[in-house]
Amino acid sequence: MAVFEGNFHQGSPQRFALVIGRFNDLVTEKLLAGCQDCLKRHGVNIDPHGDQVDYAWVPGSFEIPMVARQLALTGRYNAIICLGAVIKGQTPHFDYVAAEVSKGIAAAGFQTGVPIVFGVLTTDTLQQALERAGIKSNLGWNYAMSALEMSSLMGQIQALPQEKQGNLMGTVSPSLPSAAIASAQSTTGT
Ligand code: INI
Repeated sequence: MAVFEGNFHQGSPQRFALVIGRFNDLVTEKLLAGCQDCLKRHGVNIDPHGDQVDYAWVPGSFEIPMVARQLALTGRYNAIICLGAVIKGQTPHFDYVAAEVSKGIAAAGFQTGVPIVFGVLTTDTLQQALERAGIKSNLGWNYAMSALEMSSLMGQIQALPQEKQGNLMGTVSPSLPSAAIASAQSTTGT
């Protein structure tokens, strides 16, 4: 038997993708800064011209899952961090965007086997969002920690001999994430 637990230091350099919504960029740029600070202080080269972190900007949170999934399917990343801010307005628009981004990010992770961090704030007011993006604390930091931990954890599980991975899945299956990627690709024809 075994205990699997992620850690926060990279055994070998890990690769991350950050998907960031421009909508409410007053908030998302602060989340990004917190996220970058955490990655940098854990030894990750955050330079967009380096070989550890890629950045993808999308119009708003609604577009985040599509881009996160496509990036995950490249097989290039150990984890993906999605940053967005959905803030309640006068109409039900908030509910549609918040529901789709949360479901979409979860689905992209399940479909690809790549950890995809849900770093999307859903708040009633801009003030609440700002408080979580630097005024009181910066959740961008926490989202980066989740990515480091999940990258490490999934790496340990994927390094297991294949028959052990099969037991963990409840069935004997090929190794992840390549099998998950192939399966997701076959459903979309990509
Ligand atoms: N996108 C956000 O990221 N946050 C919001 O609060 C928001 N609201 O409230 O409208 C928002 N809308 C844009 C949406 O994500 C899409 O970009 C747009 O609908 C185009 O598809």
